[in-house]
Amino acid sequence: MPYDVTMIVGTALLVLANLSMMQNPPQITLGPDDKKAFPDAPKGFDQARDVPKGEVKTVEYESKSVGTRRKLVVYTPPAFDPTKKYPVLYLLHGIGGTEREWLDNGAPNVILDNLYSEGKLAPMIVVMPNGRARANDRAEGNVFESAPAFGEFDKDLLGSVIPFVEANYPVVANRENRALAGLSMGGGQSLNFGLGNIDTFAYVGGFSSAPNTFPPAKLLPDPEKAKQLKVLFVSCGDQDGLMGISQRTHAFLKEKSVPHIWHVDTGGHTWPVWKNDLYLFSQLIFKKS
Ligand code: FER
Repeated sequence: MPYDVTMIVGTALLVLANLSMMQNPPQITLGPDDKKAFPDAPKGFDQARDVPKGEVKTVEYESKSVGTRRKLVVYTPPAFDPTKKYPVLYLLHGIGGTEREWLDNGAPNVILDNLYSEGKLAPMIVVMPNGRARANDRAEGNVFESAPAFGEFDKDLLGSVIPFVEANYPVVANRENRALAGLSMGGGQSLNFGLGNIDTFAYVGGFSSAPNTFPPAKLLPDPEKAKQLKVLFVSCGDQDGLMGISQRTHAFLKEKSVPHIWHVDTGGHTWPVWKNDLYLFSQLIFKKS
């Protein structure tokens, strides 16, 4: 028999359970803190305009921890000048995606091009790596089965991705010039790896963070240390079945008096929310003041 029926049925049930949790949330109870920290992005913020454009390229690096050559997508800003030095935003995808997910769905280059044209951003390089740290890092089959590989990505990010970027791009290699943010599984990764490596990242953003997000005591055993962060941004859509994870994170940060932004978007576990989060988060980072 080529297929194991039990496995197929089990996998199908797991996928359905996960999808239904995200699309038909259980009960979401919004508390008094659960509101927007900023107004929504203006209409058209993600539509290409006649403005100077940054450049998007896919490049490959050697991953020591995975043992393969892996891809990442790099966006350099409009008027990129290789004789200058830039900060870097590492931007992570969700469980169904790869290094291309933001680019294919989230228009990060368009959103940032537009913000640059309005003088609202500090010039930065955006690096979109593949957070599924295993030899087959394509989003194939039952993507939920690849969740453990997302937990291994810190070794690749810290041990290979960042060194590769710092060796090949004109960047400032210190914590004040590194940001880590992502959506869903990538949001969980950003909180876990960002808060676990405050000496490496001064800016951390978790958008609609998934169940891979560590529980608070593990996420941040030393809340005092987190006061060194320049921006800690936690957001989620008000109709997202994963809301409880972000609410739990916010409640802990508040209890421990860790400065952070708690932003509740309008929407579910969807791209309009994550585009809005990128619009907001990108304007908060690498500002000199
Ligand atoms: C889960 C529900 C959602 C889960 C992961 C996700 C690992 C991730 C969703 C995404 O990245 O969009 O139970 O478990």
